Amino acid sequence: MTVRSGFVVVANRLPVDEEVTSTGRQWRTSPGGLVTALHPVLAVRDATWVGWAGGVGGAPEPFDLDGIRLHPVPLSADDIERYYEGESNTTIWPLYHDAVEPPTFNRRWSDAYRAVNERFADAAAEVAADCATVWVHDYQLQLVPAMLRARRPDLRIGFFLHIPFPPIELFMQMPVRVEILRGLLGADLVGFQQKLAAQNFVRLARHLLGLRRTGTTVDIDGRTTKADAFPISIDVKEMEELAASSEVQARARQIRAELGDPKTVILGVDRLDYTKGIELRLDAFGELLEEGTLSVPDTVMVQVATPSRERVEHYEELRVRVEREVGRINGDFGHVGVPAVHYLHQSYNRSELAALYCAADVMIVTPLRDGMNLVAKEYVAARIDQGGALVLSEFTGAASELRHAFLCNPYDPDGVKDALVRAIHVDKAEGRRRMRLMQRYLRAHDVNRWARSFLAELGAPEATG
Ligand code: GDG
Repeated sequence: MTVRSGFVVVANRLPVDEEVTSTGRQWRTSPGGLVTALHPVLAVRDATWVGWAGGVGGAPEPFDLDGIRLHPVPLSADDIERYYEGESNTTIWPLYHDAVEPPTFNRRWSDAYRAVNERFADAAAEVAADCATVWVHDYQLQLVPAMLRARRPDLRIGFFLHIPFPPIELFMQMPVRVEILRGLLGADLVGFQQKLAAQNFVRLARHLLGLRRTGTTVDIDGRTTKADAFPISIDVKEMEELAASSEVQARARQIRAELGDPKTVILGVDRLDYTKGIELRLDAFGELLEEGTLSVPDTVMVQVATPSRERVEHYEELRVRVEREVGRINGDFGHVGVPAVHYLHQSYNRSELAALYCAADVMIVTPLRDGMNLVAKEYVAARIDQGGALVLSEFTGAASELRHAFLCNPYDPDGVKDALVRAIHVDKAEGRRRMRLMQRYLRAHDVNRWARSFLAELGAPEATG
């Protein structure tokens, strides 16, 4: 018999990975991401998480892990190709990120997207108790709110979009635009990373469907949908504690030694994604070496590019371009045993990431567009010594909050170079002042506050326990 919950999270992925050990297969909570963000609110509620467990074909039976009930939804190989790699990551992802790569529109992908969204809505309808609160996440599941409302009008439904929501002119390219907008309007509350995105959304509701709005609340079918900004954050305390641990501090010193104890270590950490502006930052670094403003071995760069969406064409092409540029810079400016760019196309554990943050004099975050960018926040939180400097693109959600970073326009190569040089040479006291102000802000705006404020606005009952 299905166990029903008063609080249900619906997201494309369940927060688990299947591990194959010598004794068989077992599930392990996957670190970071949404699960860290939601853990505090899930742990004190009787919660179920609905999502894909990661395999192909049949899904495992629902199971419990670390106090959360997990309800797997199956995806076939065709679903993965059309719903996930196709509609989600080749149509919606680029379109919502300013079309920095041209989106591809394909009717078969839209059909698969609809079918998979129905499946998620069915699963959520099955596990939600009477009048439960359901929180749906992200661009892969934009049709779920309306589908769920049609099945279960008793539910409180919230939706949070982790990526940007585009301006009307761009959204209008979407062939299934009415369906997506109606899908989102099925929620009682639609949350975005930034105010501008919430405004784009309510303007679109008026433009496309002629719906009346008051402020950022839209009237639809005799009820209302409210849109608002809820900038996501990180578990600041957890990152501070990790960074303060003697293992991480020792590893940070070791990393610097392994890099040849340079004067300046510049660090980038991103999923290998064309929205993250990895190429433009390599170009900026390359030009500064070319001009002689920076030189190896005094200054070296470390770029972690975590493998991502490797079967999607744009991503394969990006990898080739990035690796060619790294090779060119190293060929032109590296020395024997001292490359200019240490390029790591690998995934690391949280401690290693924290050690890299602590080891870096300058963190460079240059997306062409990014909903928030948690890496920037993690770097600031990790600098318990108040050292380091952050170069941050204006086109990230984080830039609206981390005002004391060295902000830059990623489309302006000279602006990026200038911000990087200013960050490298910042006076120690001024650097500490900036870091302190950003840390103060982050401590008051951590992920717990993000989740609680969304749920409070949605009118979810207070947690018990
Ligand atoms: C989307 C939106 C929004 C990275 N490499 C490794 C690793 N990471 C972790 C980072 C960070 C997370 O992944 C990446 O988060 P970002 O926010 O930087 O970027 P997206 O993946 O694009 O996330 C974004 C976010 O959703 C949340 O709403 O901020 O705008 O695009 O936590 O530390 N973690 C581990 N190993 C790695 O190698 N363990």
